[in-house]
Amino acid sequence: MVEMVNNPLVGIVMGSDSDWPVLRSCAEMLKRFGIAYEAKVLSAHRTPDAALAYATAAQGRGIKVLIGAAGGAAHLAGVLAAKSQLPVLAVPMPSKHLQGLDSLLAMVQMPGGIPVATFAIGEAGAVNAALFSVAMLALSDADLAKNLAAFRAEQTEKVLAKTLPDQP
Ligand code: RP5
Repeated sequence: MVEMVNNPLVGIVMGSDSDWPVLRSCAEMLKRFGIAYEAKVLSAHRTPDAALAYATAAQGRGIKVLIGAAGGAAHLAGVLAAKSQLPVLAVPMPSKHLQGLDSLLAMVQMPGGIPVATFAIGEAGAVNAALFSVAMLALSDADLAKNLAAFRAEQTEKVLAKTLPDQP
């Protein structure tokens, strides 16, 4: 277990503490928007009963979105989705031998009927899973919607302000 708060809206679940350096950017983005989250280590292989119990209880605890991150034979997000009707966002972790392509394919190829929304491999996926959670929560939170619009406007301004040095 990495972090616990009261009444989390987002549950970040990762297969190993070795995933945390990547998932930290997800947690940071949620924190930036003031979203209460909890981050936990639970494995589909190593702690299957605890992973299933967590997913089963999540909605009743007030959690609105589950983020499942794992590497390799990465079926953690699918396991969470099997036991919860909450939206499950899957973040493929970079893996040692296949650089996360194995994780991506394991997550994105869920059979029809039990969806998980799969994001990019690694940090981009971790950040975007947080932003996607914010977008979903913003549907019923006008202040959060305003903050998301401001974040995106700031991003746009940054890109438009960029200049390229040493142009021939
Ligand atoms: C997966 O195996 C984890 O999500 C992690 O990405 C990968 C390696 O885990 P460790 O061997 O580092 O614990 O289940």
